[in-house]
Amino acid sequence: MEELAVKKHVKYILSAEKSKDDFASVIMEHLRMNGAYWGLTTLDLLGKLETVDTDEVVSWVMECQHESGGFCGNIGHDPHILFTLSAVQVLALVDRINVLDIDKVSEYIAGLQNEDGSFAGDIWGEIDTRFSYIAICCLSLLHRLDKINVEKAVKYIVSCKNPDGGFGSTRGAESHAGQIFCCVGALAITGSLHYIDKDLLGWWLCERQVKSGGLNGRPEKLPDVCYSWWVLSSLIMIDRVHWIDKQKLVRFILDCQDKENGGISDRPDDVVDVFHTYFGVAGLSLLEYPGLKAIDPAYALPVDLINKIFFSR
Ligand code: GRG
Repeated sequence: MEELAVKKHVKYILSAEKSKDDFASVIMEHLRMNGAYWGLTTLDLLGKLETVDTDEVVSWVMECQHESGGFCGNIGHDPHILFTLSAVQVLALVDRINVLDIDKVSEYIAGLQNEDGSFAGDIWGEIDTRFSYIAICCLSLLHRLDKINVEKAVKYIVSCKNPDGGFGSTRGAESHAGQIFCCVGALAITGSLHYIDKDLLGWWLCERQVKSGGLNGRPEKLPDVCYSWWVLSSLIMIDRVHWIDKQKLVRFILDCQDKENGGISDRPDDVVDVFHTYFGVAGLSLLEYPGLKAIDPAYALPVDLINKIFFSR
């Protein structure tokens, strides 16, 4: 079997971080905070986080904070809960959460909770179970879950459960592996996994594995490396990961590498990007691929960092 091209992937992530003018950088401009989280977590899982200039990262992240307390995808853009979680994750990765005004960030997030327990992504009010996960994950990392109504937040997520055992973006929306990760992750963090029918959901999730060994996000769709994260992390959280063929999935992810220039793509022979490189490496970490740091399936951060945040205060 092929091996993970660690050195090439490190080089690819570092060069993607530096380049500002190529096509990928231009279309990623508004998502740069997410890109920073994907890139830095990949480097950490590969054991190469020390190659990053921490002060440079911290000063750029803080320049992306809006007066509301929320963070933007890049300097001068609008704040959104999505970028706020990424900013907190990035600061946690470089061990600089202490630069944050934690109450201000927490109040921004708490202010996005609706009466029914759901969360909006920003002032424009779109509701999505992704935002419920983000709020819960972020406040938990900041030790401020008490700022929201957790009971209502959980009740809203549970109301998005479908008869097939999965979850969608809102009540009644089609089950999708990405949304399932968000709902299962939020329920795991809040100690509410008992609301899930684990066998039913486990069955739906393990049916995502296709002939090539890769996973898709819903029935009849093509496999994509990123579902190695969304599906696998969910299966682990509900104790059903042994229901898929792990070796075949490892092979599929390794087949998606660009062995010459580094990086991982969605499917074999496609163009690589930072998003798929991160979720490919994170998926391999969940599969206990040798030499990689372990990643926490609910928080999507390295386990050693999660232990530090929760157990060595
Ligand atoms: C900290 C890991 C982490 C996440 C933060 C943003 C977020 C919370 C979760 C996103 C969950 C999600 C919806 C993932 C799916 C992303 C994706 C590949 C969507 C593509 O959807 P379609 O319908 O693709 O275009 P398919 O594969 O169904 O054809």
